[in-house]
Amino acid sequence: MNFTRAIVRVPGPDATQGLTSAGLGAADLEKLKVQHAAYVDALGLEVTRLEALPGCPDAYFVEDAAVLVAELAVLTRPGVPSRRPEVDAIETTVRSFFPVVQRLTEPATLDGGDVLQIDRRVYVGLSARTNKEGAEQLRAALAPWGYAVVPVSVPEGLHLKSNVTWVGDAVVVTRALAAEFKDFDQIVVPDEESYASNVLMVNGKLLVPTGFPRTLELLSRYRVVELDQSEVRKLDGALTCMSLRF
Ligand code: CIR
Repeated sequence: MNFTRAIVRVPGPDATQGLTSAGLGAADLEKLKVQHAAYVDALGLEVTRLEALPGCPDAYFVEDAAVLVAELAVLTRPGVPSRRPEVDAIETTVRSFFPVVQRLTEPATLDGGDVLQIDRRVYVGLSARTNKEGAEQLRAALAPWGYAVVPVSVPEGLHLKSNVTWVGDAVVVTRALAAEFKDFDQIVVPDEESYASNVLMVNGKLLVPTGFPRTLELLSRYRVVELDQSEVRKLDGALTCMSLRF
């Protein structure tokens, strides 16, 4: 998919206090900021950089607050109530780029990390964050534009995209979800490298987290840029989470 722009949000002073179940220890704020800045540079897009959002330590994971497709934007209703103010905080920016904006409403919950678009198919992970109503409301929003929503149970990890991402001609997928995506060419990451299933293809450049040598080998046919995600990972974040691309 070709992108020209991205929306990102700078990690705030409380960014290391975000939600996490990673069990990898406390994140270092300075390193986190450096990793975030390197990521934004690596996108190589025209970036709208939002200020940190006080009281919302996870707000730099902007992907969770909106789902963007070519024709419209859908503002989400994140699964964790403490993250819901992030949606209002990004709305004006999203509206400035998208003439058509829809919004999910209660009882729907949906995090953008559970949404994987592959052409006109939009896979929605049913997870601890995203419920069936969230998938259904997203389906209703996207159907008039010719998108089909396909719900998928998330077997492990936080989100669907903690298990599978799309690199333009194949999915990079954990073993746990490989069968669900059998219609596509697959790069199946080794179990001990499941974190590396979250990669980000941007205009022919594939952003990959550092430290996953077997996955790196499997991705050798792509133009890979490795990025250190050590601190982001401690907060259950990954490459796709930190930007909205369009
Ligand atoms: C959270 O638990 O909500 C954040 N600490 C991590 C969100 C990561 N977002 C994403 O993968 N899309």
